[in-house]
Amino acid sequence: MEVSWNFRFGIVILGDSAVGKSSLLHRYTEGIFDDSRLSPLGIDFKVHHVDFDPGIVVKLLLWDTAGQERFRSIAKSYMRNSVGCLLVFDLSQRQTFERICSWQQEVLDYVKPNPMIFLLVGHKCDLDVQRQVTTEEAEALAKKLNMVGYLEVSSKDNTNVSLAFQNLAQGIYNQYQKRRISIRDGWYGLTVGAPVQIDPPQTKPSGCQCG
Ligand SMILES: Nc1nc2c(ncn2[C@@H]2O[C@H](COP(=O)(O)OP(=O)(O)OP(=O)(O)O)[C@@H](O)[C@H]2O)c(=O)[nH]1
Ligand SMILES: [Mg+2]
Repeated sequence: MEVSWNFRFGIVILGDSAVGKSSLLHRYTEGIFDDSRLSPLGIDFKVHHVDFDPGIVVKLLLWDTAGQERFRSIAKSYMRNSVGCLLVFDLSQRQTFERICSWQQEVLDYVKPNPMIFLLVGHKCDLDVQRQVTTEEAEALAKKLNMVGYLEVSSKDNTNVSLAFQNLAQGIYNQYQKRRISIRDGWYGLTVGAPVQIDPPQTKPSGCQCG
């Protein structure tokens, strides 16, 4: 059955290979953690609905990308259709954290002049004894890079998985309400409830603060 929705946001999941992007999407949309059911190509598309603010339903179009370089052109086509990005690193692999800044820069360069709203995800927090990145430094990076926040997540034991998607959707919605992002084709639909009256946007969020 088609669910009625007020807003539609495209979200792309990015980060190095094996940080757990597909597992995260699978856990969120299917409710399970199962290695054997991951797409062999490592690329996937899912739809999920979230509610926030009484009466507002957001339809999330979720694109899972593969971290390997040979899939980068496909990932780019997903970026173009998205307004939000979960930027994922593996808390037990420091080099995946160190590449976050260049991932963000690559996305911003690719989508400009359109904006992109980012949430930083420190994944595999169940592997706490193997942790190579502190919460404080990841929070500081998210702040420095103008992201909507940082969350530590585990798809394996289902920690903060829904919250990550929810916070990103809320962050996009907040930017929209502050008129920092605009409506693009198909982002906005009203099939239920009272119309949400929002005037055209006037400003854009700032870009990457790397370096
Ligand atoms: N301990 C732990 N392992 C995880 C978690 N999420 C994923 N993994 C494991 O990490 C490995 C890589 O997971 P994927 O979801 O395939 O990673 P990916 O980022 O989609 O990788 P690419 O598609 O190659 O870019 C798998 O062996 C997963 O079982 C988690 O929350 N905790
Ligand atoms: Mg994958």
